[in-house]
Amino acid sequence: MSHALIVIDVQNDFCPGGALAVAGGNEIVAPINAIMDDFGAVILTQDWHPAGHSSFASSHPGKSPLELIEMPYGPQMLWADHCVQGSEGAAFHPDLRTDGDLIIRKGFRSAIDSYSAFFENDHSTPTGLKGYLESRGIRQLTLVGLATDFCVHYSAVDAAQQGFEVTVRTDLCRAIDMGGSLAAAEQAMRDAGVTLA
Ligand code: VGL
Ligand code: ZN
Repeated sequence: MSHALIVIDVQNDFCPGGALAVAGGNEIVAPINAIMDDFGAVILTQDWHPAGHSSFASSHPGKSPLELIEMPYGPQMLWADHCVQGSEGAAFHPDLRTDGDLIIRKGFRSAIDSYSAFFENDHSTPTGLKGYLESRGIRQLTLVGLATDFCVHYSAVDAAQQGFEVTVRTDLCRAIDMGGSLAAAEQAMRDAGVTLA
């Protein structure tokens, strides 16, 4: 049975100098590259928003990044413009190995954000990743990447709820960590049955 490494959003905009920089985001690139060969499958995710995406504060007059708004699917945090399709910020970190098996893009619908690699933020629109993994007979997942408390967190919880055996290598993740979001994310992952290593 194959065990997949899922590398979440190691993109320029989430690394120092990027639009939504996560402190130390660049530090995880070399060690992630080094473990890729230990897995039967390597999957990379890419946050991939159209210009004017509804998760951008700039799309909501009078709103600022990190404010919450109410969307039809529930509360949504607003962000600075980031990972715009085809931009340098949306590109993978230049040193990241991208010779994996699959690149899955998310957040490409204007009206809905997607933190998770499995479901968009309505928790019901699938990205297709579950079917891909199932058709390859993959049940075990190790997650690494950015950011621990957002895209890694939601991906890990969804994966566990879909019945995958999930480990998050927290040493190969970095967090945004505002208002206790990292501690809350770690608790939510543990509660969902995710192993934090
Ligand atoms: C992410 C905020 C907005 C992430 C993506 O990759 O954690 N965070 N879009
Ligand atoms: Zn995003």
